[in-house]
Amino acid sequence: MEKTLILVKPDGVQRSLIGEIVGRFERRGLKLIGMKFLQMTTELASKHYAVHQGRPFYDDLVAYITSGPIVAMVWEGNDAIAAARATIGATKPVDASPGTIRGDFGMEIGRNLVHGSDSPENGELEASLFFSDEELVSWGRDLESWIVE
Ligand code: D4T
Repeated sequence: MEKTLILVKPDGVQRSLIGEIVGRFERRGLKLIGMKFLQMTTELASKHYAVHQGRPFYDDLVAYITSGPIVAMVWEGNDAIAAARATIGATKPVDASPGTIRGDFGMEIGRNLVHGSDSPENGELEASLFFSDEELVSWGRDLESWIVE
């Protein structure tokens, strides 16, 4: 089963969009298996954004993601990565379709509200940066057969 790490970034928290954003993944049919509210340290941010180190926007990206509290979540499902990224929308909010989180609430790439893992490998890796194995809950959802064949 695929896992994706979803972050409600500091702008999403400051703008009181936590419930709105969580609700979209929940209604889509992804299954929540871990959730916490925290402020990222520079050390955690440098691990999470390691692939972007050296790029011109890196310092601003780390300053933004560490600037206030975030909600970190792990959501599970078949094709969880693709489903979550479609729900989030394009990286640059002005290119994101209406109906996506970024397309409905975002204006700028440096305030794009949400993070979602971009591959199953990164989903596992990123989930392990934020959660221990014990913090991820395996549970049976009674509605499962109405969401997944
Ligand atoms: P994240 O990783 O936040 O879910 O975003 P994406 O998966 O949609 O986009 P990404 O990894 O390519 O970029 C990570 C993060 O960096 C910011 N960014 C990116 C930026 O500020 N300027 C840029 O030119 C790029 C490419 C936005 C998202």
